[in-house]
Amino acid sequence: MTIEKRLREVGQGHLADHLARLDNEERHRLVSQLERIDLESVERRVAMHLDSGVTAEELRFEPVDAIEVPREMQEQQRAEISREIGLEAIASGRLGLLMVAGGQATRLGISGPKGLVPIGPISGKNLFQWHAEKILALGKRVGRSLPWMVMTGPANDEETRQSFEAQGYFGMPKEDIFFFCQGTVPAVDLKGRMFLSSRDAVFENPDGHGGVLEALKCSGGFSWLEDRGVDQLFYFQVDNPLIRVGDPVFLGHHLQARAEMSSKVVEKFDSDEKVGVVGKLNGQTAVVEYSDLPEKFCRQTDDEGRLRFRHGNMAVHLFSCPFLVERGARVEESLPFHVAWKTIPHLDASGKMVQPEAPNGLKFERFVFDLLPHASSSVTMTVERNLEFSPVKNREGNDSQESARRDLVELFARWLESAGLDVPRNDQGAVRAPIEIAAGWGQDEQEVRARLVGDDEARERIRGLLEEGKPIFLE
Ligand code: UD2
Repeated sequence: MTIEKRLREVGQGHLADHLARLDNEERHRLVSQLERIDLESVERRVAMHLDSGVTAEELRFEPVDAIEVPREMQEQQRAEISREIGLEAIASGRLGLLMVAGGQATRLGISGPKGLVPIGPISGKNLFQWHAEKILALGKRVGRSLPWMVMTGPANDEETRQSFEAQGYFGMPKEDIFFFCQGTVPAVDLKGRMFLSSRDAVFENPDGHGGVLEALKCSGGFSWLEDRGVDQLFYFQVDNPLIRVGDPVFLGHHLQARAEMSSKVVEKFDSDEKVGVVGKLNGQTAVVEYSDLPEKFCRQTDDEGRLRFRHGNMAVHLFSCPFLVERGARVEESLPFHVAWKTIPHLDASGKMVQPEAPNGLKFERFVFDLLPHASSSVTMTVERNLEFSPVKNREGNDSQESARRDLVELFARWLESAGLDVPRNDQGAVRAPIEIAAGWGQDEQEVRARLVGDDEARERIRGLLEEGKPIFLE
């Protein structure tokens, strides 16, 4: 069947007409792209979207039963046991790390990979290096190099790989890093027709972080993990510099529960915070995205006056690999597409570029957390926001580079204070001079305290700098 005929059969006749206007080379480029796209599934997606009659009011949503931040002795003991179990699993090579960095950082207003954003409060190290150093430090603690998977997107794949290479893979064995690129999906207008982004290309956007499942399968990622004997995968986003990469306590809880997929949550600071909420949706653990959570659930409070739906999704998960492989064989039924109304510049029928002022089309994305309801067992673990969560999303204000650096300095100050040092603060309570502690010097409060308690000279040197109001950089 000719491509023109196929296009007409699946409601894309405008593209068949357009092909007639192209020269040979242009035609070749557009046809190659169209052959890569599953045209029938575009049609299916649109039909599904137009048919979906479920309203938010019909959701049966209940709070999730989460492990809380340990306060009582017994809870602390439980966390310690989990830490031991987690560390042992990491030391025996069972854990791999997966960072998603394929997004387009539109809100941040940058064009390259988000991982190149400078984040070290003093060093200016970028997010890639920041995460790499944590992985190296954890590897050092358990005495082995840890496998790291990096998901890129078509727009930043090359630059991401180049930046890792230029930085010498941060001192990691190159063969322990696996890059793979997520896929794309065409956007459509309200009649389900694809847009032309130029004479010889239709417009496609990255398929969301849920694209990770398909991309792992197609890139050989699952075999790469299997060859290394990895059976658990720690998933995180490139945008959160406070992340505890590979947290052994979380892993310990997940392993003890024989969970297939687990999630870390923070208490939402108010009902409007833009994070998804982990809860029980029609009886299954699930994330409801902030934009989909009905007002009536958002604001509900419990007897103690806390938000009833407070379990904010940090986008940190643990997966058992067999679960991922099994779901990977059934991507279509595992991960639905979410639809967003967007403004999509395109060529009109006369070949003129149109820059619409209002949303004119539908973009489709998959979300990785939609795998949660498929997991037979799942752990939800609450952590303290100021210890583990400060994502870089916006150019300024909340969730910006500036707020993330400030939160890092606060975290490092807290570690020094736990070792008995006084950190000078201004009238508003903010730390006066910047502090940065490289993961290789100390990965967490316990390590930093142990180091300082055992080293009087370092302690005194730091005390002196703090008293003089000078920056502290421990590397
Ligand atoms: C995400 C979650 C939200 C909350 C928040 C926590 C979604 C839809 N929402 O919100 O519930 O947990 O994070 O920080 O996930 N990415 C890709 N490929 C893509 C799109 C995104 O790799 O096609 C990566 C991106 O590089 C980034 C991460 O996923 O690391 C999050 O993407 P986002 O910033 O668009 O998600 P956000 O803030 O809407």
